[in-house]
Amino acid sequence: MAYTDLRDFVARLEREGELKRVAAEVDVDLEITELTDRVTKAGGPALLFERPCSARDGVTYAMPLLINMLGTKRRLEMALDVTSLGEVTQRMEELLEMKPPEGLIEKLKLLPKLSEIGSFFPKTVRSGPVKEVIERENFSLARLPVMWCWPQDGGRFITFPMVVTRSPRSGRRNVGCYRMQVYDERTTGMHWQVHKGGAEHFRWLERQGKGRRMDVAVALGADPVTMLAGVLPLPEDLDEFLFAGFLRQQPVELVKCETVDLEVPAQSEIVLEGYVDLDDIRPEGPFGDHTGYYSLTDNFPAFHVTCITHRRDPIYVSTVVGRPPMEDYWMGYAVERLFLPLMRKQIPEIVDMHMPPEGVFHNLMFVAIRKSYPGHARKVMNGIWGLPGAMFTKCIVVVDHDVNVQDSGEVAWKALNHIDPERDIQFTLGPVDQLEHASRLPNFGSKMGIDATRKWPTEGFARPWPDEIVMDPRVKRKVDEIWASRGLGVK
Ligand SMILES: Cc1cc2nc3c(=O)[nH]c(=O)nc-3n(C[C@H](O)[C@H](O)[C@H](O)COP(=O)(O)O)c2cc1C
Ligand SMILES: [Mn+2]
Repeated sequence: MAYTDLRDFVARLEREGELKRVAAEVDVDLEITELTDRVTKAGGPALLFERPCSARDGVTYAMPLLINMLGTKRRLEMALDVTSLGEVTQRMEELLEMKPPEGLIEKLKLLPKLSEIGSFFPKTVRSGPVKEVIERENFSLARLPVMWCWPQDGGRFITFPMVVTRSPRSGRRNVGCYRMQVYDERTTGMHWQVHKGGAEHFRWLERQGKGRRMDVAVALGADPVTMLAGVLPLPEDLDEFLFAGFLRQQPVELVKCETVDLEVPAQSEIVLEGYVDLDDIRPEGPFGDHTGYYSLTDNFPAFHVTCITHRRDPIYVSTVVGRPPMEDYWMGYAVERLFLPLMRKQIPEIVDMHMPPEGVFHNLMFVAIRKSYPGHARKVMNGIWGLPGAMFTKCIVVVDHDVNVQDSGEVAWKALNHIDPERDIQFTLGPVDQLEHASRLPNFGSKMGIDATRKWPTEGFARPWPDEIVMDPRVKRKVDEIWASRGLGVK
């Protein structure tokens, strides 16, 4: 059974010893970051701060703050309700494998599958817990325990929202996780980067010239799968709430907003309704980002809040990014496992793929391929740079199928042995992540591919390629037998 809401997941975390309540007052300004950073890096539990406070503002907040809920592989698996993430990859593969049926029998066989998918569409319901309190007049963002994450940040930031918009062009919904800097009690920044769904909707507002404002709804806190869906780089116009329904095998229930023409999860903890305005673009940042560096001040639209609805006793959910690994590494890992089948659909020779934490998603990707023709590794790099979800990848290392890309040490060892740098490195130019601080221009720069596969004679390599050193299996078996009895002081 899928989790109904955030507190359902919190209850499970607590039952399984994966959640620690912090009853003491802890400051939302920097202190929660320092505490969480240490806990996350030590592989510790989710944290529920019951009395977040701010010494600077002289307040203790009425609502608790939840953080690090996805901060380990185990909790990520619990969130997705699987025993291993391989199950999620497999479910994704099955979805993609559905072919159009040929004969009548085939059509009949497909029926249960189709009705299954139909049943995952979001369901609009009349009301839900998020409507327990509706504040149209007397509302303020100052009541939320929003964190000041790092010393040089430009202010407090809402870090784990689901930002809902509707395309002015197609009418389709998008949900994205974009941080929001709190400017005052009723205004925030809206940090959707130039390549993201929300930014594309905003551009269409301008192109159409029909109005200056676009409705936006921000849901804070829902069942963990729906929250994760906001992080997924789904193809444009594919509704993240529909995808969440597929992943949790149960539709997401939505309710209509009070003041804007959008729907939000009925089970959310808190919802901010409002709009962005083509005529109100403001400086946003700096912000200590997931690269481990500050992203500098830049211009983004301001979000004006027109109404807040929430549960009677809401939980405010947050996350903090910074030098990896942080909680968002595990979110990225979920993306990796879900997108592998999608990548394989387009580049079937890919055996496995991994983005190690130090590469902060877009800086480094290891790809293992089954090499079949000369120059194959370069074809794969170019294919990856053309994929919407992977186009920013700064460095792609392509290895042969027998390299375990989940093991960074193995990749470094084999790749560095196998390359002749001048011959095997390829540069290209293209769009880069907006967080990229070293590129020659914002959003535009170079990328590098390393062909670390074995080189073939048909690629002009005439020298013999040596074998990897492997012990004779008979000797290994013999040593296995005598190992325990010899007491060599190692396990
Ligand atoms: C914790 C966290 C914070 C994020 N903050 C931002 C952000 O401020 N701006 C942004 O454009 N993307 C941010 N992202 C990445 C987007 O959520 C991600 O690219 C997502 O696919 C966007 O959805 P979209 O493709 O529907 O726009 C963040 C991701 C995580 C996990
Ligand atoms: Mn999207």
